[in-house]
Amino acid sequence: MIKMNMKKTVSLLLGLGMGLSAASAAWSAETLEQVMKRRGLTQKDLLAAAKTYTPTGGRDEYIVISSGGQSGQLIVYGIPSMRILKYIGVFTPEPWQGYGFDDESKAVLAEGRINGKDIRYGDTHHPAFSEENGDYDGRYVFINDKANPRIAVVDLKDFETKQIVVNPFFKSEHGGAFVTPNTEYIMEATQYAAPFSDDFVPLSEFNDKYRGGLTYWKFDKKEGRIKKEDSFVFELGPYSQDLSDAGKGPSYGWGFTNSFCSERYVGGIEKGRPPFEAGCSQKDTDFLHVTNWKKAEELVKAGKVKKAKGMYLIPMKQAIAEGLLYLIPEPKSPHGVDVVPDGSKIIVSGKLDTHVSVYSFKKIMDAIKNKKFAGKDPYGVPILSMKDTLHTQVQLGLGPLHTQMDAKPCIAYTSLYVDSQVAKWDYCKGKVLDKINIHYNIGHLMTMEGDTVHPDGKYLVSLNKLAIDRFNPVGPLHPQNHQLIDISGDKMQLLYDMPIPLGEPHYAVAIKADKLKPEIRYKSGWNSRTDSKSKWRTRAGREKIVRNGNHVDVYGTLIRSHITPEIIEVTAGDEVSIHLTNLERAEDETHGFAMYNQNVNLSVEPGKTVSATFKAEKPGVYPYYCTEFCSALHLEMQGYLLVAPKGYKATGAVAEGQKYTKADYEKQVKTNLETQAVIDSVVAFITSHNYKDFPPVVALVEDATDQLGFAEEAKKKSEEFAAKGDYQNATLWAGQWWQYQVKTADLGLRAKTYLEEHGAKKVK
Ligand code: CUK
Ligand code: CUA
Repeated sequence: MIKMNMKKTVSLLLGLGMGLSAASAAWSAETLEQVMKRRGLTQKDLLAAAKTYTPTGGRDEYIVISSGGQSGQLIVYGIPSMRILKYIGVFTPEPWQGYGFDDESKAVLAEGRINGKDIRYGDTHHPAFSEENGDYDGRYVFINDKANPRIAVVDLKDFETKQIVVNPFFKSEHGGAFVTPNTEYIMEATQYAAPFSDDFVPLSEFNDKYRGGLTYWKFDKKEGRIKKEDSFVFELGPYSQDLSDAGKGPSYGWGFTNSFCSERYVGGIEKGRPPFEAGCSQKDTDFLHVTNWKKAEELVKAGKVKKAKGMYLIPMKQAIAEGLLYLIPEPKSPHGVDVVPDGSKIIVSGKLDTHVSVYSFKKIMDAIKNKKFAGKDPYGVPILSMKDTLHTQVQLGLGPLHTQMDAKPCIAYTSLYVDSQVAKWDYCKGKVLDKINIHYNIGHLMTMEGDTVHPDGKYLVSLNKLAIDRFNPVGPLHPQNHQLIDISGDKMQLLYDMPIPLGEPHYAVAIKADKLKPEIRYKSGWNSRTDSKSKWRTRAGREKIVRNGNHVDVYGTLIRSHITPEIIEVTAGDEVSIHLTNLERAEDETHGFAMYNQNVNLSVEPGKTVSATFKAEKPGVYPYYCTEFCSALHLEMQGYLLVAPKGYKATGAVAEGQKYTKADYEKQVKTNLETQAVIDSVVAFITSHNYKDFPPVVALVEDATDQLGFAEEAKKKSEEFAAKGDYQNATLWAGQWWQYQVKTADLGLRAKTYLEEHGAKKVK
């Protein structure tokens, strides 16, 4: 058996010789103290650094899904390291993931069309994890689009967007996405009132024809999709409904939705009318909407609710008659509504009130039971009194917005937008415990699993609206600033500033990382958007080009380092569908596919099948290539689409380049035999260890076995040509044989390294 170190092996495989230079600069001898002095760091900074720094290969304890604001995307990052891991394309195309470029994801984006129009952005605000018994189950995340009322479903198996639903009644929304404790429903409330119809309605009819609403989207957890046909919508008064939250524990079955501008004021500054902001903040209180979704569901199931626009619509009259809807005054220009973990209380913050108001669910129920109403709104909705339903009010500071919960009972954190602070307080006793300054103008805040019935506490992230002077300047448009705060002790401690350079994230949610079990590859030939086998999947050796009238289907494959087919010939005017399957099984072996001038740009992860359909209009030469640096011969992963003019007769002839002789052939064969010796040594190492106990290694070995099989085929071809004295083709095929060997060895070495790093044991 040949013994070789890794560097030598790689050099041989890449044909590099042993010229790799020895590690040059020695580590500088600076001490910790010297570094602190040079960088102006304090002991406190060091402590903060030690709490967040994650050495190479280290993992985070929590995974955050943050809204991506106007980018229409989601942002994934880790806590405590605050390292960004991924952007997920949701409402907008995302080229890296091929999202909005392959036919499969285009179909998802097409679900989000409104009135036949492609919507090319989204304003994402509130991500929500799916829940089981009020705890995150790590399966799905939902996100709303405030501007174009839509909800999207992202599957955490692969962090891909699977579905977009459009709210057919709303023209704007904000109170979503919030889930009920078993993800029975996803809440989505309107923001700006508008007619439920799609026609023109003058503002003079605002009170009668403009409406707010609250949708409970039915979610099928098994299928992982929203069921529009089983979802229902509450018609609400034309107030500006705001955030929502679902009840839990004793308040399970109920939902809570804020509103502002219950004045129903319509501005018109250009006509001399006082502006919206004046008319919408006159009253001292607005309305907390209390809805009974459980009872609404029963009515729906009993066939007592009429359908409209493909879902159930509960008119206000019916909601009032059935006891599904109540209002409670809340001060003043409210924003966040948050149900505490045990479900007994509901915390409301008013932007223009220095207090947070804590409502008691029991008191709300008592008032409803005793029909103790303080009056009705103009639409006849019963109003409970604030006095009857309040548990307590606590003065926190200026501009309270949102509240999150601690692991410790009764402890909550509320963001103070105007004061630029986070307040830590006790909602049972009504006492302020601590405050910390943030930079600057905090919107939402988030604690670890802070929305669940079992919050983890530990860390808090302050999602700040302004960054101003926190980072190196990058022009007038600044990033946002997510500040990580340690909340494990009595005093809050600021740990880290992270710029978020992708829209204005409003809210974020954090889940324990070990609850997520994402897949490392798809089942072979998989349509990831429909979660089923793709009808276009293609196996190795079965690649083909099929013409059907003016439509050409290309059944292709990708594997290091070639695209099959390498030449595609069509005629101008043809519609071309290129279907590509990535044959790799190894982790992280994604291939891309980009083509000149056709807007074809695909990301094909291991196992995935994607398609790109386009019209080949103009005759010409269109090179294509792999966009992921997948292997040493990645740049050679290329091909041509030839669009011939109509009537052109293809001969299939190709110009010859370099000529090869018998000596060339023999030289290549010699290299190949040496390489085979290296492969044998790696194989010996792997098979002499318990590699079958390591699934990633098993996948690598499977891929390596495939490559070795291809090598064998190429070897045979080269020998056949050599036997005929055709050293041109014999040399080229011998080169291809070597290519497959290199890939085999690359996979083998990755497997070997993995085994060494993961303490594999010798078995024989
Ligand atoms: S909102 Cu932006 S800070 Cu959309 Cu929840 Cu409060
Ligand atoms: Cu595949 Cu580069």
